[in-house]
Amino acid sequence: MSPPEVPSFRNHILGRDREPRSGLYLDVVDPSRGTVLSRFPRSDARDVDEAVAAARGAFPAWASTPAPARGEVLFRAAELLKQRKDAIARVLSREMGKRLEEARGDVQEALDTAWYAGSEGRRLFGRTAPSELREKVGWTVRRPLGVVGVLTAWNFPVAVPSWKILPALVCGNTVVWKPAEEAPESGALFAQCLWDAGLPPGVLNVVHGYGEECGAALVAHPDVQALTFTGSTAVGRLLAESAGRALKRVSLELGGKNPVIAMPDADPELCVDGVLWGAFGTAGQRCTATSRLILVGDVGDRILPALVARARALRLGDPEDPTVEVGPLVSARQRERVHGYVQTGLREGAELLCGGVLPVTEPGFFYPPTVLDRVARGSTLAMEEVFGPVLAVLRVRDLDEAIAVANEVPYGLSSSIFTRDVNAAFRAVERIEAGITYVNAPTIGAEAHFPFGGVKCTGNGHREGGWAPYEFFTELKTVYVDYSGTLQRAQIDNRGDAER
Ligand code: UN1
Repeated sequence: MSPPEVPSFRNHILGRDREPRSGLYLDVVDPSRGTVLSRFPRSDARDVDEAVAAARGAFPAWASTPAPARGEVLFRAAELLKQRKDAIARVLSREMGKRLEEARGDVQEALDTAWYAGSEGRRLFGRTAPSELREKVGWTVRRPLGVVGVLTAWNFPVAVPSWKILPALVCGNTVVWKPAEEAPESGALFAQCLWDAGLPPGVLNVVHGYGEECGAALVAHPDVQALTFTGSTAVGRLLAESAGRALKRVSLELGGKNPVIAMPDADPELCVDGVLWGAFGTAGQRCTATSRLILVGDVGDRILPALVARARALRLGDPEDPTVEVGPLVSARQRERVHGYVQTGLREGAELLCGGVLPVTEPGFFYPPTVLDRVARGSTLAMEEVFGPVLAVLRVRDLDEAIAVANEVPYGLSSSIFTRDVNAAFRAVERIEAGITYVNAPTIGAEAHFPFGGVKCTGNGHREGGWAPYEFFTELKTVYVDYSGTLQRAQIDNRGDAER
């Protein structure tokens, strides 16, 4: 049982806080200390039913609210997010363990998304084209889908939900959101900004719980028209299967195994800075984290010694301490998984350059930045997503081989090349199979107003961020108006005099 002083939270359905029907709650654990921080509802299909009914009921009025007015709610929410940025970041940092500075970035990304999505209320462009008939016009309008189910991961508990929820809302959809159970409080604070900004009851409902009960009920619900999910490829596949049978639209943002290619002419200092930040920022718990360093030719001699020395010196500790450089992993289970991968790597012949040892003194779920050299092509560590501070180093002869290695994983989210050779850079941009390629920058750090997503098993072709999600969250209606006063038949009456 949790100590009584631990704050307890509720679901939020139709503008009101609700107890879960089960009466059960789950504990949220502080990953730096291993202590219970808060309790959140363990919701099941009954709570999801109520939330979906609320969203369905709220849909007609929200869908017919002018899009610019919907956007204004987002602008007001952005103001509140700005005022509350630090407070939300503190909760976020505490509950999932990322450094405070990075937690502020997480909230900032939602703020950037809110400004963009709010302004989209004054665009949501349709198109027009000349009709093939006289005195007739055609154009398209964008219409909302209905109720959107949102399922998100713990690693960006505010930014990633904002990529989904804000575009869905400005398009006129209503939403049921199941935040990740590891980091629900920062998500609830984000949602509160929208409610306080005047979002009508039922337009955004939040149900907390486990993926297998609460999430699965949301995915299967017949009144949910579209689903958007960030998480593992395994869960994404299940979701796509279920959504496919029901002909629901589904957007998936899944795993990555993101490579940095270091060319022999790379600026060694810049490359070391980039790889350190890409691999060990957020303790490697990003979909976009650098998890493979592909060294071309002899560049390793100029990069590895400094990289390993600096990785070893990174300070682990409480994410609120500004001198700390790497926070804990999110959970004991996640740390076990990460450590398991390192051990598998060693068994498969990799050479440990630093890290790889479980710290024994701290109560939290810390794991040291770990670099493994001479990871064999095709081995587990070369192919599978780790989601922790573990960098696999592979060595190749030339750019062609580097690109072949970069592309031989099932994923394709982010990628990067460090080089001063413009030809090599453009070849990599052209040939790397990934949704994002950086030149002379780490694999992390995508900006909110550019499309984000990946190829192969990283997703199913959709993109979040920037202008892309408005396509996903709307359907096109084509409108024709014939003002000729006569019956005009397309493909028949439009054959010109030349054909007669
Ligand atoms: C993620 O890891 O799921 O590009 C999102 C980045 C961040 C977002 C990462 N802006 O690293």
